Amino acid sequence: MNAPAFDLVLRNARVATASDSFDCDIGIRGGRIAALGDALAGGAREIDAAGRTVTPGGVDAHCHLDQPMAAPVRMADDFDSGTRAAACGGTTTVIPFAAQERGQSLRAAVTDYHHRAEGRAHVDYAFHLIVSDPTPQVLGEELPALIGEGYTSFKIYMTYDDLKLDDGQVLDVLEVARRHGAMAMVHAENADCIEWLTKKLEAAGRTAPRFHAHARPMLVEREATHRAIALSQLVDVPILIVHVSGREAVEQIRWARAQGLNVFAETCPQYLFLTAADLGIDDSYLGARCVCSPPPRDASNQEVIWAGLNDGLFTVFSSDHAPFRYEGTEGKQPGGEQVAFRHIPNGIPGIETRLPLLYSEGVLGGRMTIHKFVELTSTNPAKAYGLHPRKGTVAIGADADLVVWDEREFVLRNEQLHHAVDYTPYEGMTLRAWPGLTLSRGEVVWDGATFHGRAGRGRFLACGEPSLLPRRG
Ligand code: DUC
Ligand code: ZN
Ligand code: ZN
Repeated sequence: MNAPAFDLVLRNARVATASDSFDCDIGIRGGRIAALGDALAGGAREIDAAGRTVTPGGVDAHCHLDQPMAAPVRMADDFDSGTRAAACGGTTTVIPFAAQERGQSLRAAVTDYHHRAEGRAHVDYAFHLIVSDPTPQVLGEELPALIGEGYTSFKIYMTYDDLKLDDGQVLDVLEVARRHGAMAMVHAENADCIEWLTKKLEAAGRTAPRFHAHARPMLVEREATHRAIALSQLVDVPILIVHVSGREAVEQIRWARAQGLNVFAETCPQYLFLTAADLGIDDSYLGARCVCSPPPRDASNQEVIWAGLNDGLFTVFSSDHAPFRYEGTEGKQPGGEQVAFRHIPNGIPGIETRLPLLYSEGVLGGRMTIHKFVELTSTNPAKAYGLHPRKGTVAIGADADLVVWDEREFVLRNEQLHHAVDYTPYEGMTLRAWPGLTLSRGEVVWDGATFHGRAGRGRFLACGEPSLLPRRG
């Protein structure tokens, strides 16, 4: 008897890409898509998608996993639990951050981060860099060398005492991005304004979690966004503004686009589905669970973000998963204490819920086409960070990273999730869809009920030049 033509055939798929929908069988061989067609020959294994929607696996281009923190704080998710949660939520590629500590070489940060990932990841991963100490050695040697080795994107911060760069330093690193064709991601909030407001709030005894949002109004994001745009214009290099929260930053980005500048933007689920009220309407400490930066805004700003997702203002929709437990001593209550808002670790979990939230409320809620959904959650992040077309699409030769969607209503509970965090900000929300199957390089890692990953099966991906950028002459 002849050997089967394929390792796996996914039959009767209703495939949706960033541009098209089509019905076909998907033949998978050696972890890649080998054929798309009607009535394909047999596979060693066959799965019937039964006409359900099939999208490319998600690419979560902004998540934090096992990133070193100052004791006693520690991230809840490492590469094991974080990529397990990703797979169960339909994400098959993650790009977390190898973060340089001040005084540390960038190379050492990357080496350390590989150790943290090795043998643990269930899905494929690449690294962004975080540059917090742009010494001459970093600017002249380490960063260019690392970009050449496949770390083609880095994040810079305009806030957080241990990470922030001044404007001169931002210009220096943007110049390296320009020279070597890297993508610079910018966390845009004005650090001095935040510190000034925080001190005023503290002097008035306003230290409950909800005051985190008062210390970081949209103005501080607007100012830093404008400044980042101006700095990138001076250097003549594209930038990507991450986790844009609302109208004021959006207006700055629209202005930049109108000038013809290559300013890209990312937003996240928390700016569609949470508001500042989730940080508390009274002084309850429970609001610490939703403390993230920039903070969620209000319902009218959620509408601005929806509009920006649909009209092309946003290129990428990421989770900014930054996982800290609420209970215990390592997370939102450092050392077991209910601390003033300035000491609450910033970040919320979202790596598993990113796609189901947007599919439910966006696609099935009639707010977004399925093609826009795929573009924002998979295709564009793969392009922005040099992983396309291996990742981010359904095409012959692409990795067989696929999600089959189950459309059914259910109430989301944290106990259904696979991260190591003890809460979800979206507890009790009614969702209308969840991945019924996730394939990573042709292997079933999630079947809608059971996780089938294997720590260490996820591979490191060296990134190419971001293909969203204009080609350099
Ligand atoms: N803000 C960040 O900039 N990173 C992690 C989480 C957060 O809230
Ligand atoms: Zn950030
Ligand atoms: Zn982040």
